[in-house]
Amino acid sequence: MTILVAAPELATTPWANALRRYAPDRRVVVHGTDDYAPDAVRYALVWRPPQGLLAGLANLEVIFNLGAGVDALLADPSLPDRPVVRLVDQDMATRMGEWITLQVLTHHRQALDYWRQQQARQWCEREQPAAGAVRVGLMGYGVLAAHCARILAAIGFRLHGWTRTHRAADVPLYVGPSERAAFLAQTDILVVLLPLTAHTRGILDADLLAGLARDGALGGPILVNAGRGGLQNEADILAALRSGALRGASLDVFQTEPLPPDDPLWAAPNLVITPHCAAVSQPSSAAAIVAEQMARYEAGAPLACVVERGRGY
Ligand code: NDP
Ligand code: OXD
Repeated sequence: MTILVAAPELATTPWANALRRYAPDRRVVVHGTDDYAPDAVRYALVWRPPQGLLAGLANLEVIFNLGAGVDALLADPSLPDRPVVRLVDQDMATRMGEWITLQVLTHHRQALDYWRQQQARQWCEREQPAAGAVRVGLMGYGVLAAHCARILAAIGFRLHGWTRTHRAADVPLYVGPSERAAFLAQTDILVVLLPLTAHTRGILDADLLAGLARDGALGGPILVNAGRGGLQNEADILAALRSGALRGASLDVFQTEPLPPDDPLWAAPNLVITPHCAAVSQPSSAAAIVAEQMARYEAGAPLACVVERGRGY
């Protein structure tokens, strides 16, 4: 039985080697490198595979996505009707927790202002609100956001979340479009960990930004997005940063990646840009999870973390 790794944007050798370590009884092949018979492929491990590739695998049983977000995969109109399993991995949550906390604290502790002061050799203490005076709203309260919330709560921030459906959570939750305005109105720092779906595309626009709290301890709202670039109306975010409607932002994801060198966002005031590196999947931990899922599946147990195609995540 063959496992196919198809991830043209990733260094595939570490993925194939990690899989061989955790699933030594299988044949692991890499698309574009190894010869393989398409009909022998039973499992595919993919990250943005070429469109149409999976449709040509007649005996494919399960598609494992090597990341948490499946928007690119679901965009393939020929995607076969097989279970798509997304990556849910403690290592990824830990990394996302680090990135989100870094960005929230960067804005909360005025690191960009202090950096500018340092460049100008200025010794000037700034007034600093307590974490407990700052309200962080988590837009999307899934696996990653819930982990980030635990860290932010330990620091002392006041937290609330926004989801599509009612669910148990350790922070107050607002649910659906009807509660969005109330969620935004009490948010000083908006942390976005939404998937990109038909309902969330372009959601971070001028209308949403205008709904954020303006009476907060930081003197203006902050946007932190590690979800997907497709959530962003980047012209609206740029205008808000320039006008001061947004006091600051941190973006890890963009409509076009890599962000083109001439994109005006590079020069936007009070904006931190990182190159979609908030929580990169690691072969060592992810391959172990995938191998365990295969073993469970073959033992007749249901697969975990299966994407609901109808809702898009
Ligand atoms: P989950 O599926 O666990 O959580 C998604 C959350 O978004 C859920 O709370 C869900 O609501 C909510 N949601 C989805 N659609 C809507 C909607 N229309 N309105 C309101 N809430 C909505 O995902 P993860 O936490 O694992 O990952 C989130 C995203 O983070 C990924 O999809 C990916 O795009 C991004 N990501 C980015 C990385 C990076 O390095 N920048 C790394 C990894 C992930 P409900 O609870 O009701 O289902
Ligand atoms: C993911 C990502 O979705 O890295 O896992 O963006």
